[in-house]
Amino acid sequence: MKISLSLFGILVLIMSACMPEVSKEEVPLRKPNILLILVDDLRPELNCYGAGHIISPNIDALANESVLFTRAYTQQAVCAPSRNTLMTGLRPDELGITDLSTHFRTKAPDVVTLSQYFMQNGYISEGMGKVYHTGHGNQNDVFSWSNPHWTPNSIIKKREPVISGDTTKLHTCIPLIDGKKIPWLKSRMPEHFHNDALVASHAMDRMGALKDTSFFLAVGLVKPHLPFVAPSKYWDLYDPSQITIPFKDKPDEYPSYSFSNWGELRKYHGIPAEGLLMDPDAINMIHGYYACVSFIDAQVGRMIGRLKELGLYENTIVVLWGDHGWKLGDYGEWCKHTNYEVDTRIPLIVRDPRNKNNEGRQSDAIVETVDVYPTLCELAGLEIPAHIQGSSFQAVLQDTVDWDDVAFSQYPRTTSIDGQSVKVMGYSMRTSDYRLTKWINIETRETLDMEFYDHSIPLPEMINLAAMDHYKDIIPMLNQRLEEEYEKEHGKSLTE
Ligand SMILES: [Ca+2]
Repeated sequence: MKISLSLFGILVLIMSACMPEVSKEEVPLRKPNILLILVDDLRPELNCYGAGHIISPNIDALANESVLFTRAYTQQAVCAPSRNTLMTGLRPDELGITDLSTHFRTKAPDVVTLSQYFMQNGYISEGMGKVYHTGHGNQNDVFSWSNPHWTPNSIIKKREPVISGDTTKLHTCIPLIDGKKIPWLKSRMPEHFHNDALVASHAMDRMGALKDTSFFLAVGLVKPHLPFVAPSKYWDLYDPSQITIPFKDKPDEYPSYSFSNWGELRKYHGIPAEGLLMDPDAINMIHGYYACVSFIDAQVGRMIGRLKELGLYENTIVVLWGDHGWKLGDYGEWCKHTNYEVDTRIPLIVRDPRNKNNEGRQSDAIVETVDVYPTLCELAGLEIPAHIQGSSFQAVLQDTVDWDDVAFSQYPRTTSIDGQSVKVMGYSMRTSDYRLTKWINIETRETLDMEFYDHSIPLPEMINLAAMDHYKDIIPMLNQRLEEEYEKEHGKSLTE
C-alpha cells in the first residue's frame, strides 16, 4: 500500500511537470454581471452630490467606489419616455412617444432593448419593480426578460385590509382618505412590508439564484415617487424645523406654458386645485421626500451587501440611475414635467469594479440617459447595436478626458394662440455653460419662444436672458448647434 501511494505521488509529480502552467491572468473571467438600479423621481439631492443634509450613507459608499456624474440629464422629465429611452437607446422623438400610455413596441415593434440585448449575448436578464412605466394603459415588455417580470403586487393583495377611521388601504404604500391618495405618511407598517423592501429582497434572492451565471438585473424602486410613504424611522432622521422651503419666484420672462400646473400632486388629498401649497404642507412634503430617499438608500445598501456576501461585488457593474429630477418646492412648484435643470438633471453613479483608478471620482462630463445603453455594452465587451442614438461614455469612466457633448431634453405642452389650442414642444439643449430651450409649434414647426440661461452665473435658471444684447452672438450659435445636432440624431430638420 505504501509503495503504490508513493508511486502514485511520483506519477502526479511527473504529470504536473508536463502540464503547461496556467497563470491567473489567462483564466477567462466570466462576463461582468450588471445591477441596474432605477430610482423613481430621485433628484440628485444626496449627500454624495453635496447635499450634506441628506442621510444617504449607502449610496455615498457606492459613490466612493464609482464615477459619479454631476451633469447627467434625462431626455424627458417624466417616467415612461425617460425609461423608454434608457431601455431602447432611442430618444423620445425617434420613438415618437412623449406620453405615459403608449407602449414603445407599438412604435418600434422589433427594437432590441438593453436587457434583451444582454440576454441575446448569454446573460440571464430579469426585471423587478418599476422598470418600464406600467399603468395609464401601458404594459410591461415580455421580450426584455429571461423570466417573467416580478412585482410585489400579488404579495400585497393577499394582506388583510387595514383601515383607521376614514383612512383606508393602510396595508399598502398608497393609503387613501375619502378615496383620495394621501401625499405623505409616516408609515407604521413594518419596513419589510413596503414595496421597495420587497423588491430589494427579491433582487437579493435572485442574485443568489443566478450567482453561477452572468446576470443582468434591473431593479426598479418606486420611492421617492409620490405618495411619500416611508417607515417612521426614516422620517425621524430629519428635523422638520431645519427644513427650508426654496424660493418661490419663477424666472424673469419665462413663457407662460413652460411650467406645469403640477396636476400629478393636485389629485392628492388636501392639496389645493390651484395656487401654492401652504408652508406647513410644503415642509411635510420635503420631509416626506427626504424620508423616502433615506429609505431607498437603505434598500440600495441591502442589495450591495448581498452582492458582497455572495462574492459577486467584484464582478458586477452597478449603475444607479434616476429617471428625472423633481421640483421640491423650487419656483413654488412640485413634481417634474418641465425642461428646467431641476427636472432634467438626474443622479447617475456607475461602478465598474475593474476600474480601480476612478473610485470616488466625480465627472462633470455632460452625459444623458440615452448614453447608458451603449456604455453598458462597451463595459461588457458587446458590440453597440446599430439602432442606438446615444454615445458610450466609457472613456469618461476610464479617465478624465476631453468631453464636448451636449444633452437634449424635450417636453410637450398645449397653449392657446388667438383662442386656438396649439400643441408645442420645448427642445432644450444643455451645454457645459448654457441651457437653450426652443419652443416649437408641433404642426407648423414655427419657433414660438426661446429661453436662454447662463450657468456660469449664480441662480442661473432664474433669468431668461434670450433677449439680452450681451448674448446676441452666442445664442444664434447655440441655436444652430441645437438644430444641427437634432438633424444629425433624427435625420430630419427640427424646424421644417
Ligand atoms: Ca419618475
